Amino acid sequence: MKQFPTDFLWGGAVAANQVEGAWQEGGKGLSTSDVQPKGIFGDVTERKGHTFSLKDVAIDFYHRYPEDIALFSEMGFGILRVSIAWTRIFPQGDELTPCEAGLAYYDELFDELAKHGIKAMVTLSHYEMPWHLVTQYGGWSNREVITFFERYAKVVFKRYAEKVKWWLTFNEINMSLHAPLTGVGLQDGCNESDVYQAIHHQLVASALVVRACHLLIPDAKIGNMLLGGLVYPLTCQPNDVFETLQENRKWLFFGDVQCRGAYPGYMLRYFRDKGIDVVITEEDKHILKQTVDFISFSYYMTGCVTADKALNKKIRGNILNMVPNPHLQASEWGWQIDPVGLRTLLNELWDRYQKPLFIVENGLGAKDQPDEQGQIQDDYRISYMNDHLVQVREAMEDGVDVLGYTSWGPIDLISASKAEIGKRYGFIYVDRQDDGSGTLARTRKKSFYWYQEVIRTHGASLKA
Ligand code: BGP
Repeated sequence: MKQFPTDFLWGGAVAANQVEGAWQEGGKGLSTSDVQPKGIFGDVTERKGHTFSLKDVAIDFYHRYPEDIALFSEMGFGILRVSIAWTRIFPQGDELTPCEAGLAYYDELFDELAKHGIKAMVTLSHYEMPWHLVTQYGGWSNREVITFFERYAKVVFKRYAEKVKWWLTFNEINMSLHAPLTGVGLQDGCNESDVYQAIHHQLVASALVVRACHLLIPDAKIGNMLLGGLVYPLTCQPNDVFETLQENRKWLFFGDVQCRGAYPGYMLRYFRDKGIDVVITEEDKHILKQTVDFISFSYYMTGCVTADKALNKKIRGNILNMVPNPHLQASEWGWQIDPVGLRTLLNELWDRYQKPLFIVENGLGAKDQPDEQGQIQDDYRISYMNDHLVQVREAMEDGVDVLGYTSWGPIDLISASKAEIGKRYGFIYVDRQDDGSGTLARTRKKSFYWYQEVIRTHGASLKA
């Protein structure tokens, strides 16, 4: 296959709350992730007395990162996407001074990456925020949280100005529509108006920290992060086609604000029609004009949309209100696999925004079983990733500017949706099971060597 450009950034992506563990070490405060031991769709459990959460230890990346980074380096990574746990820097969220132990931890992490020549890409907020800000301030419904977030971002920009040149604001910012506690810190009982008001505050915060990043680290790039939730019309019935346009706008709206700097007309109409009253000040409108340098997104699956209400109710599959596509196979978790959809999405985002794109999550969650020799022969993962990367190359041939690709979960980690480790994404197997047993030992899977070869050959080893 034709090579990728030599400056294409290859790597992997993880998130603090899914790998670090050490949930009470280094002065860390309690986060929204800590109180959701069953994942972002599970109930809130106040962590009093003895309660088990797989995330408390996770894969112990907090202590084992040197070993893991050495393995990433062995695969040839040029970049690693991590997140900073806000609660390691500001344990409660509303303090005036940061926690030095938390800052020192990430210093060491970034130094370790630099030692191996791996660039750091940092998500400021990946599916967690200080729990104190939820209970005492009402999460992002409260404007004051914008100030707290901006303070946190400025502290880490200043501290890591020399070490981190790639930044992302909020992970999958559009997920707040489906998981309001994780996304915007809203508890049960919130309505759509509350969610959109909180989202508005987060969009303002995102624009403010883009501005801060440009001022504090002029040679850095800062992007947004969208869940690339591409949907197709189930049929060519015009109402299905229009409904699909509207469904795609539900997530593209976030990109529109972050890349174009203003609320699109279709969203204002949606607010009017639904009686949603979002307070947007003149100053907010001015701040929102500060747009991102590039667009990053996750891509796992696509789905379909139908305008037929009865059919929709009957067959719609999962959290994203998608109807299954009869032409696609699904993963063991019901996520429909669609490599061509990635090419379509890349082209659509490029056509819409004309900003560079970065695929910061893509991968296959599967149950891996070691064979008699203890090896994981994960051909299914290899084939998933091969087929997606082939489509990335096609999109680049189409003229799309793609900066890089960080696979999701290059090492097994705790899943976000249900907090399980049995759903594995890694090129590296971690000996830990859903009941918490296991030695945490790391083993290279077959896909480890496959990805290493892809990176070494700049994609020439991919099978078209
Ligand atoms: C994205 C999140 C990640 C990650 C991934 C896979 O939504 O940004 O944090 O976990 O999805 O999802 P899951 O872990 O539920 O399989």
